[in-house]
Amino acid sequence: MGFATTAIHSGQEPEATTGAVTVPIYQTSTYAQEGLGKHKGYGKHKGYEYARTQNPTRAALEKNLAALEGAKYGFAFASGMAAIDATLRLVKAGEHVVVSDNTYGGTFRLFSRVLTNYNLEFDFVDTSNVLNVEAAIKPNTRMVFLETPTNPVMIVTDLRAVSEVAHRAGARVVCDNTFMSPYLQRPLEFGVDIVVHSTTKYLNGHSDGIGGVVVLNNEEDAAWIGFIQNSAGAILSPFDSWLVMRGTKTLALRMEQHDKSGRAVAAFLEEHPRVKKVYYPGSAAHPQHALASRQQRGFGGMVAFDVGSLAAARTVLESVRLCTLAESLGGVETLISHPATMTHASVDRHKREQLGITDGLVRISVGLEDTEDIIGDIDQALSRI
Ligand code: P1T
Repeated sequence: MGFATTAIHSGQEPEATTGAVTVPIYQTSTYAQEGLGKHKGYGKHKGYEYARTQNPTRAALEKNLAALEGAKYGFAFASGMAAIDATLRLVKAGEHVVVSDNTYGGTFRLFSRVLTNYNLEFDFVDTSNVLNVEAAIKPNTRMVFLETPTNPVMIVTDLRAVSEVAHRAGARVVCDNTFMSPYLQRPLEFGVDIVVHSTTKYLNGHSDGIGGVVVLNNEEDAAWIGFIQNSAGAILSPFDSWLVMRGTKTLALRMEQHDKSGRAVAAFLEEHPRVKKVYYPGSAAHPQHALASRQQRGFGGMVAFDVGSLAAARTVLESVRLCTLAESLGGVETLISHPATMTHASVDRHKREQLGITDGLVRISVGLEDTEDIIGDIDQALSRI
C-alpha cells in the first residue's frame, strides 16, 4: 500500500461494537475484569487491564505510526522529550553515546544536564562527516543519536554510512525524524534502528497537542521501550493520541504543500539583499544538497536564515503580521522564531556560534497558507531592517 493509504487505514479498522469509522477516544483509566486473575479474556479486546499499560486509542496510533515508518513496533509518549528520554533508557550507566552536535536544544539539555548525572557519557560531534562518528566511537559506545536535518541549521547526516560504522561497533542508531516526518524520510530503510519523533510537529500538524513516539523493529529493544513506557508512565493520553491520528490522515497532502512552499520561501530568501545566509537542504548551495536529494523525498518546510545581527533579527520577528512569533513547528500556520534565545537558549553562546546559531539567525516553519502570502509577509518584514 502507498503512504497515504497506510496513513488513512493502518490501525484504523472500523470499531468492533458499532462500526464507528473513526477510532473512538477510549477515555477510561481502567477495564472491568471478569474474575480474579481473568482480566485477559474480557470481551473482544484481549489484554486490557489498566490504561497506563494499554489503551485502544493509543494502540491504534502506535500501529499507525509504526506502519508509516515501516517499523514493527511503536510506543507513544506524552512529549517528544519523553520519547527521547525513554529511548535513552536502552543505554546503561557507564555506556557512551555519540550525538549530532546540533540537535533541538531540549535534547542537548536532557543529555548534557540530566542524563550525565546517571553516569551516561555523551560526545557531541558533527555527524555530517561519518569520519567524526568513527573517531568518536569508543569500546563502551552503545548508541549513535542523530538528528537530520538538524534543528535549526539543517545539517544533513548520511544515515546509511553512519549506520554501517555504528553497527560495526555494536551500537544502535537512533534518528530524530521530526523535521522530515516519515513522508519525506524513512530512516529505517537506510539501516537506522530506532526512529523518534516529536508528534507535536508535522505528525499532529495542527499545533494542538504535545506528544512523542518511538518506533523500531528489534524485538528485545521494543520490549524494553514498552516496559519503560509502562514503568515510568509518560504515556500519550487517549485524546492526544486521537488528535495525532487525525493529523496523520492528511500527512501526505500537508507535507507536499510544506515542501512546495518551503522551497519557494528558501529561493526567495536566497535572492534577498538583506539575507546573509540561508540554511535549506533543497538549496543547491547547501553542503549536503546531493545527500539530502538521495535520502529525502523532499526538503520540507523548515528554513533558517541569517540577517546579520540581533537588531535585524528582532526587526524581522517583530514586523511579521501573518507569521506568528512562536516556538514549535510543523503546524498549518507559519511560525517564526529566534533559535538563540528560544529553542536553543540552553546551548552556550560559544557553541551556538560555532554551529551557526548566531543572534542574527531566524527560523521559519513554513505553514500551509498561500505561498505568496507567506513570502509577502517575510518580504515586508525584511524591508524594515
Ligand atoms: O516539544 P516536544 O514534543 O517534547 O519535542 C521535543 C523535540 C524533539 N526533537 C525535535 C527535532 C524538536 O524540534 C523538538 C521540539 N522542538 C521545538 C519545540 C522547536 O521549536 O524546535
